[in-house]
Formats: sequence, structure tokens, C-alpha cells
Amino acid sequence: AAGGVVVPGLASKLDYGAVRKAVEEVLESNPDYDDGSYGPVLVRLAWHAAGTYDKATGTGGSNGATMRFAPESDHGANAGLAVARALLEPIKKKYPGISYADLWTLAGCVAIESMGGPSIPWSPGREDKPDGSYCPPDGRLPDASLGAAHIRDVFGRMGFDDREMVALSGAHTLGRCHADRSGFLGPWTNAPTTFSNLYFKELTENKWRKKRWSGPVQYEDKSGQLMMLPTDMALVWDRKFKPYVDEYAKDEDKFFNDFAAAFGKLMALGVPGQSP
Ligand code: CCH
Repeated sequence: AAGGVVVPGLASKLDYGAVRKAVEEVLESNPDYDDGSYGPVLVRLAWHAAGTYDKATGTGGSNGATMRFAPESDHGANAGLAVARALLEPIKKKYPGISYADLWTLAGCVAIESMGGPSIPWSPGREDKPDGSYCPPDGRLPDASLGAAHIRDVFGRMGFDDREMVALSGAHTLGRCHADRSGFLGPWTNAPTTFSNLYFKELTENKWRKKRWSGPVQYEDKSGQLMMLPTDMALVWDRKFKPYVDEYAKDEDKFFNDFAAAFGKLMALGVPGQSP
């Protein structure tokens, strides 16, 4: 925009501050939804949009917002995310100049920040794809019933190392599992709408045992109220992951710094001009 030329619709002319504010306003707009905040499901939307990235082929990732279309919208891992996409629809209508891909990732970052988390590096520049032919194949997001090797496969494919994998997993301090979405049930912490290092404290300080029920294998604490997925337990069972879990349980500032960097990197994967 040299010389003050205003190009209508140009991404750089959008008032991202106003979009951020609009996201903040919907977060707690429905006290009856889950624990009173849409924040966690917005974080999950941003993560599932981005987590399909494959470094080797440059395919997948948040650029494109392909989850608007089948088959990706129907992938099992994305069950329940229609709620989050619909929530952002009025914001997209009000600010049509932002791409869905930018809006979804920005909303995830704003949600983290509004729930007390670190500020996440984020830049616009994503462009929406026109149809479902650009969807990544099913199976790129992690399967919660597996273990450490699977976590390394999936997150390694995106380009993350062990420390980043553990840091990112700390997002499970937020939100809960829904039987009708994933088959798993319950929250990881007693403060599921506050971003903190509580997930790591629960992992290391609480006692976990297999839940006796007819659902998929998951772990519960003595109260029966809190849960861990098999992939969560893998972080304490794996010799190389465990030291990072311990570090983040003790040092919340370190967790916030590492999480902000890793989540910012996740949001940038496959984005032209931003991806490594
Ligand atoms: Fe996750 N996650 N996630 N997750 N996740 C679920 C819910 C959330 C896995 C499985 C599940 C990350 C990594 C993993 C969130 C953020 C992140 C659920 C329950 C399953 C299952 C879904 C339901 O029933 O609603 C697995 C497996 C992995 C890695 O191995 C990463 C990385 C992030 C973000 C950085 C958030 C937030 C939720 C809560 C959503 C809600 O609706 O409350």
C-alpha cells in the first residue's frame, strides 16, 4: 500500500484487531455450552486444520481451510468441529475480507490468549481452496488409542521434535472429550477453560488407572472425574518425553514460551512465505 493506495479486499487492509475482538465476544456467548466457553473447541479447530500438514510433500495444513468440504469435514477426527466452524460464520460474514483459513487459525490463537495463555505469533496470508478436491487424506491426525511411536510419526511428519510434541500436548489442559464426538469422555483438568500447565501437573502428580467401562481404553484419577488418553499417558511412559513433562509441570513460564513457539509454528505450516 505504498503511497496510501487502498486496494479493496486486500488482506493487509483488514482490521485484525476488530476480528480478534469479534472472536473474544463469542467465546463465552453461551453459558450452557460445555464448561461455559467455546475457547477449547476453537483451539481444536485451529489444530485440526493445521495438523494435517505433511512436510515431505507440502500438502495439508491450515492453508486452504479444506475442512469446510467433504471428505475432510467427515473425517472421524473432526467430529464435533462443525460447532466451531458455525460459530465463526457470522464473523466471516461481517469481515468477508479474511479467509476462512486465516479466521480459524486466528480464532484458535485468540482463544488461547483469552483463556490466560501466552500470546501466539500469527500472521495472515492463508488462501481458501475452492472445493474438496484439495482435502488431505484421512488418517493424518493422531489416533488417541496409540502410543509414543505414533505420536512421533504424526508430529514428526509435520516437522516437530520431541520437546515441541510435549509442549503442544499441553493444550489438553483445555476442554474435554465428548462421547458423541471421539468416544472418550471427560476433562483432563479441573480448570478446562483456563490455559495453564495443570495438564502436566495432573500427569505427574495424580495417579492414573484404566477406567472400567464399555468405552475405549482411557485412564481416570481416583475421583473418576479427570481423564487421560492413551496418547497422554505415553508422554509419561516414554523415557524421552517424560523429562519435558516434568519440566513443564515445574515451570509454567517455560511451558508458555515453548507452547507459544510450537503453536505458532503449527499455525504457519504450509502457509506461503511462513512455512520453514
Ligand atoms: Fe487433542 N484431543 N489430541 N490436541 N484436543 C481432543 C480434544 C482436544 C488428541 C486427541 C484428542 C492435541 C493433540 C492431540 C485439543 C487440542 C490439541 C479429543 C476429544 C481427543 C480424542 C475430542 C472430543 O471428544 O471432543 C491426540 C491423540 C493428540 C496427540 O497425540 C494438540 C496438539 C492440540 C492443540 C495444540 C483441545 C483444545 C481439545 C478439547 C476440545 C473441546 O471441545 O473441549
